Amino acid sequence: MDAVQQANSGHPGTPMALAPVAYCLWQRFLRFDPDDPIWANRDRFVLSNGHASMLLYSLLYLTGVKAVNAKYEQLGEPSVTLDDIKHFRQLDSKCPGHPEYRWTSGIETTTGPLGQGVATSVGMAIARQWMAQHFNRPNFELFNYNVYALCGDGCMMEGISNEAASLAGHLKLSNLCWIYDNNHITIEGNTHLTFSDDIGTRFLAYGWNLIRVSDANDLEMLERAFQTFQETHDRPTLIIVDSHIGYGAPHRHDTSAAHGDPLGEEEIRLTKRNYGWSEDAKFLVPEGVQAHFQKHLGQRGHRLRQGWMQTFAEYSAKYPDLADQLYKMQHRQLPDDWETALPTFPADVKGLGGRDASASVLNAIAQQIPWLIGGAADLAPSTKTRLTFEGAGDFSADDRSGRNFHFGIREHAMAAILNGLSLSKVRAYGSGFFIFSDYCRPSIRLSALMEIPVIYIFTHDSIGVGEDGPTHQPVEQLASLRAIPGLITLRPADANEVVEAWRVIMQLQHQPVVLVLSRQALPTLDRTQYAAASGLAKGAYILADAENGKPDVLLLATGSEVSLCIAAYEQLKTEGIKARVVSMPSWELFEQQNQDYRDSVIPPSITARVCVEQASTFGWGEYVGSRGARIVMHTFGASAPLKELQRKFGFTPDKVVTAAKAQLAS
Ligand SMILES: Cc1ncc(C[n+]2csc(CCOP(=O)(O)OP(=O)(O)O)c2C)c(N)n1
Repeated sequence: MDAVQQANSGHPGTPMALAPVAYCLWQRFLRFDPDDPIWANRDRFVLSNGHASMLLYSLLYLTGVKAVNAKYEQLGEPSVTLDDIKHFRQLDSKCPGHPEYRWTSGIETTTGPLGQGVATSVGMAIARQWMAQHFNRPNFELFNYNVYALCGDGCMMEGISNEAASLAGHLKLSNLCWIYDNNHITIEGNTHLTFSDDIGTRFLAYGWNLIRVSDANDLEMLERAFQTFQETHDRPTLIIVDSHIGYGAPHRHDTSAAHGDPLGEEEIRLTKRNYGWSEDAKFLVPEGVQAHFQKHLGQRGHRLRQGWMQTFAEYSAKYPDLADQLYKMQHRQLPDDWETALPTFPADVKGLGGRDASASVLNAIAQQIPWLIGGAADLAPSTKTRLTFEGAGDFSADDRSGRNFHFGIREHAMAAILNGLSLSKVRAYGSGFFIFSDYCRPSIRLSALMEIPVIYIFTHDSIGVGEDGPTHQPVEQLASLRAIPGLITLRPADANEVVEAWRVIMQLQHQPVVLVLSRQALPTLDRTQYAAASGLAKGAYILADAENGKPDVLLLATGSEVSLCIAAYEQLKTEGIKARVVSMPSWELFEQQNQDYRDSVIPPSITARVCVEQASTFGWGEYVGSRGARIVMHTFGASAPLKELQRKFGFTPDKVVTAAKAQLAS
């Protein structure tokens, strides 16, 4: 109450209403050691209704959770101080408006957009099932944690929670427990306005176990509910808790304003009086409260983690290879010689599709990196992301060892689940058609915000899709993803750039990546004639140049349009025109290079420039300038064979040659 009042913004009501639920779970059940909030086998607690962040900050403060830095080092200091709470929602406080992973230790995932947290929790639960199968050995149960997610009506209304709950039920994730705060209130008022689902029936239909607690203040009923969850071994559990949101006097008769407002000084005094609390005291934490949390959550967590450490020491002696894998996975490192698996592709005019090259590379490196796992949203035969080697297997309710995941036609949940997997430290990828990246975008954004190395593989990257037509031809998706801070996009030009893309991707520790691949075959460039594909690591590089290294015109392209520019370059060469082809697979990696390198690739003095990309023009101004030529997409494409589309939209060597000459003439 005091923090929200002081900030004069935030949501006090839900944290107050759910305090008993959190108290019961954390004090009596959660296997979590405040001294080590990144212990690999801790139970996860996800606050999916992230606007109730003050509940989580209070827990972190009262239970004395310690801070950890980005290098996984324990700092010894508290994650959240009372001062942070006093500065709720203020600059640099560890208590921002919504919980932020990476910023505040003890926060398992960034929530905020409602529905993301619960969907991410499914990824965490899957990760534990897979890791248990992979790492556990008889008498060495390294992974048996549970995942708890607290959510409200908002999460339940969002589509993503439906997708995620459906998959969780199908996969029988019995280590997953969602707690639904059934308070009938959202921002615009009573849920009578908008929501009449029978949630219980819905979840029964998903194959979940259903428990009801009719009073959020009844600790004994809550305890029984959590016990029942723990005793349920064949499906996930939903606990529906009836509660009353807290709201202040001005809104007594208008619950529609129960959100986003402090209670008001007078109401806070009345509430404190009702609790038998000093009415004048602010931010008061009575003696003994932290000790009380230490005595239960703290001591239990400490004992369990110590036991686990002991077990892990014995495990390391008995299974050194597995222990080494686990260490590397936990620290986002790679096996020593993983790169030896990377293939090279011989020059080939006919070439192969980006997706086909990627399939070979992925299958090669996945054999070196056992914790590289993933799948598709029902498109693996098209995205070619299936691991086909012996023993790769399929992850299912009956087989937790499989490395091929089937997310079903649930792109949004897939992306959030990938976040959950990545937060659990396995290396996860997911795939689909590039056009459907729109369905993943909110979760991709969170991967970037959380700085976690999720791998998104999107194929069918342009009008190259051909006959499927405008609904399936991505146009603005590249620009839109390039706009996300911290996200790396990669659109390789040929099979060897695909190899180099994977070399870069696997070494990323804190950045998610979107790998954009063609469906259609792309010529494999002759790298004895043109520059090595390793230039990809710098984001953009000179692929073909004027003989004296002093070109008059620049041809800039990504992906499938690079070989087009090469054809144009060769034609210009025969006419004595000095051109340079720059392959630009990753704008973000290029922007990370120093000015000298960037100027050496795209010299400011050369203003005759042509860019070629089967995507929207947005963003290209940065590289071609206001006077450069742009051969790009201005519409949503059309349904026709690829060759006809290329002609219609001007993606031919002739058009590039003409544009280059026009640039030189002007
Ligand atoms: C995707 C998304 N849409 C809208 C919001 C804005 N918002 C924050 S809280 C809230 C109401 C949530 O209602 P409920 O989940 O029932 O939470 P409670 O009222 O119990 O606190 C809304 C719409 C949001 N955070 N995320």
